[in-house]
Amino acid sequence: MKILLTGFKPFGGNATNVSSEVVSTFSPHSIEGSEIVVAQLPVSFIRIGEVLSQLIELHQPDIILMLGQAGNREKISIERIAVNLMDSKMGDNDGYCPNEQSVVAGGENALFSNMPLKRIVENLRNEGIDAVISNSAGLYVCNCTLYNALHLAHHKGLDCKIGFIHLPQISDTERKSMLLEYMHKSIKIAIETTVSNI
Ligand code: PCA
Repeated sequence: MKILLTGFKPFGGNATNVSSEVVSTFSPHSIEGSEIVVAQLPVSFIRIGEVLSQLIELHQPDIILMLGQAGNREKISIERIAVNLMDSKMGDNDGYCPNEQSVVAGGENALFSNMPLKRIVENLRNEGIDAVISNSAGLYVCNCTLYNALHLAHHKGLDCKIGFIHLPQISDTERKSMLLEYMHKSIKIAIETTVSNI
């Protein structure tokens, strides 16, 4: 079993992105005999589809778990839905500000993650981690990335579990390593839960 685990480059004037920091704690790593390959994604509405397509061709993953940073959230959020819409006043790292554009012209309005979301939340809570299922990944690059990944998988006929987890930004520098460890544990549980439900 192969797992593609991704994080993003920093964006919006931040020096770091917690998603990439958590991903780097998994490299090199394996869980329950599964191989984890890691990648850092560009914060780019336009380039993300091609980058994901190449990663999928290269690694042929059984699971794609993408992580992103959400500055306005306090809890680890497991995303359920990606919508076919991009809209943002804040530009991406290419300076692009979409104004109600489609992610994929003519694509479905919304696509759903096929990860075992409820079981992941249950297993996280059993370990004392207060995670939630989120019904909106926003309209910025993370939503666009989940939409692209789900669309590509449907298009390429892949039998692949695809999910997205938004992580709270770490502003508490003193407790940073502890918080990173907490997030590592959370992502490990999400992966293990998905592997054991395939
Ligand atoms: N978070 C942004 C894009 C990159 C990231 O880490 C988002 O929530 O859309």
